[in-house]
Amino acid sequence: MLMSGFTVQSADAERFAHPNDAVATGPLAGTTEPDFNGDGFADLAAGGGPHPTLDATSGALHVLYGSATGLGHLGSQRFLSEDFGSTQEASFSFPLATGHFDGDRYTDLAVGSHAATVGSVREAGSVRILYGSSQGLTRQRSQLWSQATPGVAGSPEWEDSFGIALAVGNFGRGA
Ligand SMILES: [Ca+2]
Ligand SMILES: [Ca+2]
Repeated sequence: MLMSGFTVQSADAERFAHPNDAVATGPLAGTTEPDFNGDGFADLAAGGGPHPTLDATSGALHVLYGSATGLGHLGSQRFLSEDFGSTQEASFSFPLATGHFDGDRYTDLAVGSHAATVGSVREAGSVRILYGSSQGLTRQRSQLWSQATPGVAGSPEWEDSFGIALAVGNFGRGA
């Protein structure tokens, strides 16, 4: 099953263009459309896989890159939770949200796994962050967030489903 990768992106994100977006020189200059490889063409992230499920390795993330002729398979990617050495991110890629988490010109992607096992707690949920680069989304620097992450309130509990809803905004920058 394929679904849009951007159904949970906050509408507010459209109003918070990052200053570095202006670095882009292609058709997206000055916009907040997802551009994982910074080439100026919008890109698409699509989640797929069984849902709902308790399969610890279910879910796949497909990424297609835009070009002057539209979306194409050139440079397309597929990510599985196993690619990150994880066997606990069940429902990998449900849901997805884009943002500019590190302030560079490359859009980043939050990959939810709402049914993820955290430690020994099933369906506690986690969110993996993939950072954009000139080569597109990359496994390098990826981060895994859950209620077991220091600084995140609470603790993982059965069916907490941390990350089942994602919204990106410029929450800490003030006006
Ligand atoms: Ca692009
Ligand atoms: Ca980025």
